[in-house]
Amino acid sequence: HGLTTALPAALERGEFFIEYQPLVHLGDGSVRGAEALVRWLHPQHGVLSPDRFIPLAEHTGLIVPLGRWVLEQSVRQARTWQERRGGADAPGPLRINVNLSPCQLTHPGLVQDTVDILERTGVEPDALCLEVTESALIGADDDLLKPLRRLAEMGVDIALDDFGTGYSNLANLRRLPVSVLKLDRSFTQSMQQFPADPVDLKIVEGIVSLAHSLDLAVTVEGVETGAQAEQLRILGCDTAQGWYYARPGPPERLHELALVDA
Ligand code: G
Ligand code: G
Ligand code: MN
Ligand code: NA
Repeated sequence: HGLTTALPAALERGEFFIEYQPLVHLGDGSVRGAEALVRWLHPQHGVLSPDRFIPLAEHTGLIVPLGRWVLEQSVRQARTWQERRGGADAPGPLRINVNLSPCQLTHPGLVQDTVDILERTGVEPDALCLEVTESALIGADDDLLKPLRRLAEMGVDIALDDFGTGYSNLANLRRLPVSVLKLDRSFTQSMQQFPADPVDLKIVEGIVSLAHSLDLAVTVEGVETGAQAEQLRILGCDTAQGWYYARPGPPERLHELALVDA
């Protein structure tokens, strides 16, 4: 596959870049952070979405250096936002969410790389959230969870991404060192009607109540309308992300959005 063989050189040549999508507090609408989403500016094919190349990078192992690069860039960017936002009125430092592939979880350097990046940049561990998909942790044994536990003990948040799509074992949540549930976009889509389907409302209400009883925050993905945001806020979700607020974009845009309420 042409894209696969081009990946290592692409990393060396700096063809990857990161877009940031704001995470907004549903209660007051303030920007609290952003999720980092990597893209590849391919010299022939133009901008490629991660769905096109992350699976290839996972297959070849390039995901480890690529993921490390994304982590370092994103944490540096968070540092820049924090410095420029300043201001006593700011509701805490802007936080950064970074996606982790299952292969990165099993790589022995994950904890040390993360510690090094936080130290080099001077970003507090609690300003970083690592997103891991629910499916990556299905049936996870202690060896797989150990690095995540260490990161969580340091104060790094761990989020369960795409929650509710897989084979959610709700009882399993207790064992996982996660502090955030990211409710999959499909739940948000079911809130398109106002009022939403009563069964869908009950399901989300149940998930939120379970999450809160386990001390987990709930972030909702894929919010595209004000009606969705309002219903999800009423259901008790904490944070939202989606086109209604902003599409993924360059770091400068997040800075502008966040400054408005700072
Ligand atoms: O917004 P977008 O279409 O780019 O995201 C598509 C998918 O790619 C999402 O599932 C997201 O979690 C994943 N993704 C984006 N950036 C990264 C990354 O840096 N590492 C990993 N492992 N996945 C990513
Ligand atoms: O990590 P994750 O798989 O959740 O990545 C988020 C994906 O969802 C990315 O592909 C991103 O571009 C996409 N996305 C973000 N906001 C919206 C939205 O409001 N609607 C839709 N349809 N997709 C979104
Ligand atoms: Mn994600
Ligand atoms: Na997701």
